[in-house]
Amino acid sequence: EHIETADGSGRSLYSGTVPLQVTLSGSTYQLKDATRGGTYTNDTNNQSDGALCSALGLGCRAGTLVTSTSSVFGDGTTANRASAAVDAQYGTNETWDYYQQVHGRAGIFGTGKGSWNRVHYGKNYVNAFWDGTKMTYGDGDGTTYGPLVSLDVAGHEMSHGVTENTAALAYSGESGGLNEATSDIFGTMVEFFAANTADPGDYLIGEQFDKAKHAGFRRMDNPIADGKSPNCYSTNTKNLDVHYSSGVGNHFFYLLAEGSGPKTINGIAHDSPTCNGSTVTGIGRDAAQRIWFRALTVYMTSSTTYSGARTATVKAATDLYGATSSQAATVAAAWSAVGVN
Ligand code: ASN
Ligand code: ZN
Ligand code: CA
Repeated sequence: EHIETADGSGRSLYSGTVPLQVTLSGSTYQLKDATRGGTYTNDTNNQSDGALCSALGLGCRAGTLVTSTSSVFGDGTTANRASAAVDAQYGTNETWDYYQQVHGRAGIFGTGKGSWNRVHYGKNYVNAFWDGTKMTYGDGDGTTYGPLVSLDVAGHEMSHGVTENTAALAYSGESGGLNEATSDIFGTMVEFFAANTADPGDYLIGEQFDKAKHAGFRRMDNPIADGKSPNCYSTNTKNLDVHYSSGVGNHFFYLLAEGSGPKTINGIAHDSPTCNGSTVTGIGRDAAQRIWFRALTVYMTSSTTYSGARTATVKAATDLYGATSSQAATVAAAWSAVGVN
């Protein structure tokens, strides 16, 4: 069969109509992008891996490549199985472009090799995960939650791959919280980077598929809003589930980028308090994301704690902007503002 790259498009669930680079094999269009490391998306047909495979973390059930008879994939609704696949593919594309253009990193592995996606995984599965090789997305329960294929979650899951291949932060204790915070930070930066009018950037995680409340699972400006995450560091932080101990790192990053107090961002109200009564003036997303990426890839290790993250980010800000820069001073001030001294 003759195989070539073609300009296609997709009608997504959450991001409107998006351009896609697809593969034309004979007369069939495949949801596979040769321009981004061969990234592709499979449909697992609502089956799951099974207990043994899940226990081993293998993700054995491959599913089948999503194809179309035309270069347009999906119809923007869940009635068409390809729509969620479009979101997943678009999410990997934007995340690929984000790491390439903002951080000079060639994909998750830094090698130019792409990853792949599984969509329609399991039944009523309200989760998404990275398993070392690929991303997997559930359809949600269909009433409270839709498919978990939003830009921020795609960026979150792929960023687990970046963390695994750089600092390799352990997934427990304080380093686990930093691992999760890293995924929320870069997932959110991907959402801003994409500048998609249907899903503009905010510091909520998963708002697009939260059908009832549009609030998502977590929020970075005020992590305690979810009832489980802390805004401020304590000696108990290490004992929390990593999706809650991330609150301290998420709160730090929000304060660093945007500052304390109320702020409307892309029409959504944000409001970040500090833990020490200080006022923090943000340095902006561009500098904040560069500082976190350099800290992650140069200074953090598998056992980095919150105290170590403070040291790592101050060093990164010093490297990038100088020891006497306002960026370096604000990194220190933002950590103090979340109780990491
Ligand atoms: N969605 C979760 C996450 O990426 C899955 C997990 O608990 N690892 O954090
Ligand atoms: Zn995660
Ligand atoms: Ca979001």
